[in-house]
Amino acid sequence: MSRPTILRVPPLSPQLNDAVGEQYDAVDPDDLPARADDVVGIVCTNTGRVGSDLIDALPNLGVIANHGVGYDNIDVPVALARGIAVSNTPEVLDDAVAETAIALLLGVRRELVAADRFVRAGRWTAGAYPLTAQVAGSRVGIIGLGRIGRAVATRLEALGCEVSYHNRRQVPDVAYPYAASAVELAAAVDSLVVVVPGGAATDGLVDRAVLDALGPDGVLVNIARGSVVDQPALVAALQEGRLGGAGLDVYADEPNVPAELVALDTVVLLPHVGSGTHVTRAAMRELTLRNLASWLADRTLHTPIPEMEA
Ligand code: 8YV
Repeated sequence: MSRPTILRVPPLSPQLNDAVGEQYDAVDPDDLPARADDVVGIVCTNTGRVGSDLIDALPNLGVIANHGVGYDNIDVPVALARGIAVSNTPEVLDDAVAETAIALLLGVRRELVAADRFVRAGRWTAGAYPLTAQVAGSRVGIIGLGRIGRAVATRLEALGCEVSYHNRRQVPDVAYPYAASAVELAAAVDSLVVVVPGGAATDGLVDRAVLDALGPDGVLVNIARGSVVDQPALVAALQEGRLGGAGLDVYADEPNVPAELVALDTVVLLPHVGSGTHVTRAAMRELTLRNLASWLADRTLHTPIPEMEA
């Protein structure tokens, strides 16, 4: 029997790219449109756009297996209207992403990267590094109390922080104080960690009003999507000292990071590595391939996106 044809939407990690190639009749965008009719499945990641143009060009597409928990790269309404199944990789990356959030918060508040630069520049011999802020005892707000948000919250508790949150809906089984809006939360905390999914519903949620509510001593940490934060407003707030600092893993136009951000000492900038550990990426890869195999075998998915179950 011939193997199912799967389109690999770049970029994929070499391991995932090779695994799809070993297990299936893999095709790449360059093979389209000649092979378009054969394609029954897509494997993609958050930076590989699967828009309506691509979906419409694949008449026999049945499944999209996304390597990542966020799937704002996919035109979900168009896929679901066609009856195409969509999966993502929740849970397996919670620990890694939560660690990244904590690392960024500590990195900014304790000025770890600036202090490292200070040592490397040989400046220690001329005097001690200035004192910094402290995370223990500070108030930290989380926007988005899903699985990753909760993993961030438990780590913050362990650090001795006071945790509160804002979420689309109040979460019934948690004791953390709830704020009805992002602005309300920002006004009540020292630092704000953004963990909500990207997409139209959260586009620009952290705007100038939220940043101003956080204030000149406030720190923003974003490990979600660049689209959730109004990036020009963030840059302006940092430049004008209306916001104290920021720890960012995600940006509006990755991999492009504005020169204005790079020029600031009050920020710690990571290249979207939230889930980027060996163990987590292996688990994400395995789950992506398991979803694909499962759909091909019996039209089921291990981790369908929530919209499929709605
Ligand atoms: C990426 C992420 O998927 O899971 C997400 O939503 O943003 C990341 O884990 C990762 O870069 C792998 O493609």
